[in-house]
Amino acid sequence: MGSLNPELLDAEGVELNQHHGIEVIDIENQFATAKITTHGASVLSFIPKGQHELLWVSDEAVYDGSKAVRGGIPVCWPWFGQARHSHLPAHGFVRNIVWQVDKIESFDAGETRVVLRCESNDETMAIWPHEFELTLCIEVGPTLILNLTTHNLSDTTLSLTEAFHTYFNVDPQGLEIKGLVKSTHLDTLIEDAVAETQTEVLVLEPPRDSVYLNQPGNVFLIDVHNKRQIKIAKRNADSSVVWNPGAEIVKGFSDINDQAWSEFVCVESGNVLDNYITVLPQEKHVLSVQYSMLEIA
Ligand code: TA6
Repeated sequence: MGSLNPELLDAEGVELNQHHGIEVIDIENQFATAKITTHGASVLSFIPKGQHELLWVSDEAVYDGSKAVRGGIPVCWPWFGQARHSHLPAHGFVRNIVWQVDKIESFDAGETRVVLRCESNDETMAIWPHEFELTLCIEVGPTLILNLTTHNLSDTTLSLTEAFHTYFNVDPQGLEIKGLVKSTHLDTLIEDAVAETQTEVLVLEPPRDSVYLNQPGNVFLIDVHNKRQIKIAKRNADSSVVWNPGAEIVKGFSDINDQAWSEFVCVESGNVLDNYITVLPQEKHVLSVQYSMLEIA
């Protein structure tokens, strides 16, 4: 058994399974079912009872532990996007390592809470020379709540960027995304793009790879196809990123079917580019999101 102490499985409605080369914690409670892999501490599925799957995972995802599973909620930390040095992985290194499971609890009210942790070691210090402890608390209930706590164990101030790189199970074509107005929009598909103020609701026409800075508020996806609104309530997250590769760029991704670009959109919540965060020595920072769904006519 990898990272999970079997005693942790005493919680009701919790099973540990192997999916090819990675461990997956299967959860079923009165509110929802969910799947969480210890590989990168990524939530791969969240289905509230009587509703549609919230998340998308590629049919071509790799489950041998060699890379992050394509889909679900990859954790980007301690940098978002390309690394400073080309030999380092994009979106940080914690999505590519196995996290320890500290706690699995079922509550009388019916929710299930899973706490996963990773910390600095010789390997991480060689990549990013700072001592840290990172914990992800996932609460599976009528909504899905993730709290990512950075604990700076060093005696220097940490500067980092971070995001939940969430793949939503929606048709991206014509998808309305609300909550971005007044943010500072940077279209990264345009060379040397100039930042501009977002003045209207985003109606998605892939491809799209845009950063919305200074955007601390909630975001809403109007998923007409599934007759639902997906609400992203976030705390301590000043940025959103919207990504869909479209029919051409998708061809560069070996773990996404060429047609599958039309099955998802990434709406990522965190602190990226100029919205980087600093964590003082021995201090903590918590990045939080809550995903909920509301039926619409
Ligand atoms: O968040 C947008 C983005 O940075 C895109 O530019 C694209 O690279 C996507 O993430 C996927 O990145 P990944 O490293 O997971 O293949």
